[in-house]
Amino acid sequence: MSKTFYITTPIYYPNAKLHMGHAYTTVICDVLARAHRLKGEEVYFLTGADENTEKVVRAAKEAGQNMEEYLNNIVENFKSLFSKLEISYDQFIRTSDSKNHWPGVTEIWKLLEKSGDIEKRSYEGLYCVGHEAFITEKDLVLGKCPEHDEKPQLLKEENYFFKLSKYTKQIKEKIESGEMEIIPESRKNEILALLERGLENISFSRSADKMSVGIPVPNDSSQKIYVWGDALVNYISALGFGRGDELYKKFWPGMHVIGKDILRFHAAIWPGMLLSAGLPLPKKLLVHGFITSGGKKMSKSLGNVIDPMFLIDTYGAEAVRYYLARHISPFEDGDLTLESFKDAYNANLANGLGNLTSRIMKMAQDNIEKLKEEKIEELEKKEIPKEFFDYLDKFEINKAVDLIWFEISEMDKFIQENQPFKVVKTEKEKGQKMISDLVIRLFNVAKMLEPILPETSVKIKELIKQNRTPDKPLFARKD
Ligand code: ME8
Repeated sequence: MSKTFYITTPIYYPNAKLHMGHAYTTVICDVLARAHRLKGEEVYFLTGADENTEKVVRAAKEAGQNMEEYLNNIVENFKSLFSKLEISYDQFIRTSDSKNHWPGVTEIWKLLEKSGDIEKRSYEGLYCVGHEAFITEKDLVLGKCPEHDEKPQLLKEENYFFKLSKYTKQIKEKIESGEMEIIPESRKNEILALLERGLENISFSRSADKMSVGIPVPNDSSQKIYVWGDALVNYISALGFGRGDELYKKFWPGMHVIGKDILRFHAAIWPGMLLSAGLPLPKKLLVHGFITSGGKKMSKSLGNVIDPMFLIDTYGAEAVRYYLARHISPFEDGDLTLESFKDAYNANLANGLGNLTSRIMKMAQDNIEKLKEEKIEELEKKEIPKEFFDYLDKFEINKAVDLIWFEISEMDKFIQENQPFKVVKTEKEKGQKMISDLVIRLFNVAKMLEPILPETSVKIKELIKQNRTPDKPLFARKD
């Protein structure tokens, strides 16, 4: 039986268009999913939408649409962006899906209840709809939530609480022992410090008359399951947990890729729920930083939000994948501006990879026979350098991509220093050997590109198989 690999993105809120941050998480998940497929593993890649929230109810109202129509439209937009970005997901889970998602959530709730970890108690607090959470008096500026610029509501109600505090020690142990690995180390330390201070029990339901959407609490229809008790379960409900599906047995536990904003939910609440339910914890959490633009958080008011669709339309999806995989660190905040994107595109795709492909294939077309089929098969089978996968296994995606571009610059250097196009005119065999060696190296580059730039990888291999230069540059220069 082949090894399995399960990877998930967060489920995104469908209250607005996806931006570069969402594209980033999804692209790096895709790179990892493709790399594991390349290693011959059986991969399951999940993404989706977090729909049962008041944010979405408000956004639908603002758009003048009913919920279903609104959600369907926005989910279509998500999927169309993912399809352009060549995201090879296996499933798109929607939490409004009562057939596929709800049984898992209900099942988890019952398991938590059985462990004696659900209790009903009265709660009063300031509730911010933007945060979808209670906030405290000291968070307010002039009586308003500064982040969402709105007055919180004073809510008093009976809620069900999850006794998360009970699991503080166990969660800490699982993280310290590496049973649930948190990458990078700095995020692991951040969560360990939080656990050191202790976790509080958390509100896990809302009164049904205040929450127009959501999953009813089992045996108490006056309450609905609150955001995290619902959303986090997507990672296993999608695999058929609570519906008796085999996928769960096959793929759980897996790894989650998230942004630093939702670390606490994934590294404290989610493992607490799983421990209470007696289920295995995720193997790994990869926690990446935020994408900023010009050093600032992307925000509508600053006018620095970059729409991934705009970049795709201008430069192509592969350019976007390239930038995200190479020029953003998976562990820290990274910056993206229209200028930095254009510079990287021209230097490394138009001049770098694109130009090199044209030069090598022109020399090959003019001077050598096309590679024999057996040779191509042999090259396909040849192992990709271990170093490449080593970086990917450590999630140093940018360094894995650097390795490809290092080889590209080495090949450029070789051509410049040895001028095989001249040698072939005077010493035919020697020149031909140089050129066919370059073609073989280019084939290996195409293989390593597969998880990063899947379309370009196929294009380059095709050119090599047909022994011809591209009709037009792979990446046209942009002014
Ligand atoms: O939090 N840079 O959904 P969400 C990098 N529904 N990544 C970013 C980013 C940025 N500037 N902005 C967003 C939610 N992200 C919940 C998740 S999971 C059970 C529920 C990415 O639509 C990053 O992955 O607000 C972040 O964690 C996620 O989008 C938040 O997406």
